[in-house]
Amino acid sequence: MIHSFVLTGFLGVGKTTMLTNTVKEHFSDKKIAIIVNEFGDVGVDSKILTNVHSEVLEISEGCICCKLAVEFEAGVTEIINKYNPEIIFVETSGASEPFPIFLSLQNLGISVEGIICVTDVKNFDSYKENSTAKYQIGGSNIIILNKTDLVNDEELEHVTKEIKAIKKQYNIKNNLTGKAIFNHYILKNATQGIVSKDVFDGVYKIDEIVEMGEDSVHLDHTSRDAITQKVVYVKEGVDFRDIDSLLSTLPTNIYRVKGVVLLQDVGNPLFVNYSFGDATYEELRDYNEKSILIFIGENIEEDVASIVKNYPFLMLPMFRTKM
Ligand SMILES: Nc1nc2c(ncn2[C@@H]2O[C@H](COP(=O)(O)OP(=O)(O)O)[C@@H](O)[C@H]2O)c(=O)[nH]1
Ligand SMILES: [Mg+2]
Repeated sequence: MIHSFVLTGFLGVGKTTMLTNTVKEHFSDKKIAIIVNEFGDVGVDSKILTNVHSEVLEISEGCICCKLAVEFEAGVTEIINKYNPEIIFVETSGASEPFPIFLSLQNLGISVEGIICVTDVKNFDSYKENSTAKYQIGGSNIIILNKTDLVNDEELEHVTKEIKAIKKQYNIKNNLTGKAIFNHYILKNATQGIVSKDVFDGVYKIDEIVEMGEDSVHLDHTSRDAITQKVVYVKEGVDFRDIDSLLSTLPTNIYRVKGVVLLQDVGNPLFVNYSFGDATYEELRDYNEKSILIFIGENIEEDVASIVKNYPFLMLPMFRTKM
């Protein structure tokens, strides 16, 4: 039996960080496959994740929970045939709901040990009204309160209360019986997504899902929440300072920026990871593509257009990028 975990959680909360840190830490003796579905045309996350000694399949166009069930299931089957993993981790897009993916995995006869929702306790206020974010909490049975290093005890307690309330209100139920699907859930604090191994021990077995599949209502959240991405190219001759100052002036509706840039004053291509006002950078060794930044947020078209105008080293692609 192949085991699996689904990682859900809003944009930039720390899902990839958790995978990199905990998978390396706790599953070094297991054959792991990681499946990533994220906004972004380049496989920047998979470049990071391959360092974890695992096979990574990336599904990058669109949202697996909305329309890609067939592609997702085919991809999982392919990775099983090729790699024969013992455990599969699926990192879902920050804009998707976990439950359809759970059903797909079950369809394939894979045991789902947990749906882990990573939350960002520092930036929770900025995204808590987003309905997808609420369904992500409601649809999980393991909730990780991440980025605890960025808040004090009082703030942490306050956010924890809010998350518990959302969990209660949005807790996913069987449409037929009206009963909660998860009889219990656990909450764990984390920094850099690091949690103890017992979180993954599979003791939190999800209770039987009774003929849920066809009945589960899938809301059209992506159009409702209007989360979109815009790809922007970065010209040559740019310094680290240029990128850093660009990222320090973004409007708050741009939640996330990811990309890889080649800079004049940095030896290797630099992986850029911005979420809710904070940016981190990491040098990459094996990137041979264009310098690219992907802006992700709500109703960002006009903002990105004016950013490109203000920063002459940015350039819009000549074609429309797919969602
Ligand atoms: N300070 C702090 N930053 C974090 C923590 N976890 C993740 N980050 C940063 O948050 C950003 C988004 O993380 P990422 O794992 O890419 O988020 P994802 O979109 O959910 O996969 C990155 O810049 C991370 O370095 C944490 O616990 N504390
Ligand atoms: Mg990620």
